[in-house]
Amino acid sequence: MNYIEMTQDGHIGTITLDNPKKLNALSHDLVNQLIAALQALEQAAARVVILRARPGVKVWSAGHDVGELPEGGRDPLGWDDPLRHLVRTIETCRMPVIAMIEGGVWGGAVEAVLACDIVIAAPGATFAVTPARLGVPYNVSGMMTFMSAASLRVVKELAFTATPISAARAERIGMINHVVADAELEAFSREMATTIANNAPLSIAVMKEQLRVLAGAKPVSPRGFEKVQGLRRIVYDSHDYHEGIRAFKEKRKPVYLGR
Ligand code: LCV
Repeated sequence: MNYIEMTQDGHIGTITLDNPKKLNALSHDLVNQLIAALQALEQAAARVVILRARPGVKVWSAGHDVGELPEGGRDPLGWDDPLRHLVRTIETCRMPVIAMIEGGVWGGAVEAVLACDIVIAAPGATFAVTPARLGVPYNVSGMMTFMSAASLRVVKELAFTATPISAARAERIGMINHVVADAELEAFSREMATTIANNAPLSIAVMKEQLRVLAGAKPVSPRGFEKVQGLRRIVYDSHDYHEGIRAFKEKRKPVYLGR
């Protein structure tokens, strides 16, 4: 089953999320296909990639596939989780990735979008950071992705409220690059991709990697990292984490007890 579509037109690649039944949830299978497509386009000397969903979607991606989250006792966002692989692939692939957004972006999909190099959204797009909604202890590098995209105060608001914010607000605070009317979204994104593709790919690739290395160069002591990992384990071993996942699957509101 194909959950994405990949096309290439000269130096411009396009990857379209295409699993409407699961609202493009970032399942293991969809993410593996998405990673393979990015790697194939890199091999095929694409100089820029547009990452999008089908035109007119209400949900760009519903985020991590909740059905694939462990129900306790294991880090839900460990190194080998598909979402972690996806974010690292987007960040380390040579060519810039432009996220072209229509509809709602949820949870880990917001991180994947913010890991892209440029974000262009339709006016109706929204972005919701949802760990607090599900009781999930988000992971360290994921929080770094958010911190690279918005001020600490905004990241706290997004993370603690788990409430969707509008494309207009996201642009106003510099979290995304442009909000473009639906009718112009594709042409605008394509024009930016063409501009990038006509510039020097080696120079762009090295600047992308420099910015990745510099943005991630935050000193975290081994003790600080281990403390955070210990705190995260308490959360993913907690009643509330288990309750968040169960409530989602049983389609009911979770009842969090703070333990
Ligand atoms: C599996 C789904 C999902 C889904 N997984 O349609 O960031 S973290 O830490 O939270 C991280 C762990 C993460 O990313 O977690 C996932 C975060 N995502 C969300 O919280 C969004 C959850 N989904 C929704 O709130 C709604 O589905 C939205 C608002 C996106 C769309 O609502 P709508 O009424 O249009 P349904 O809710 O009816 O969803 C259609 C089908 O897709 C499944 C959902 O269970 C339903 O399945 P059934 O048809 O079997 O009932 N689905 C939706 N999101 N993330 N499955």
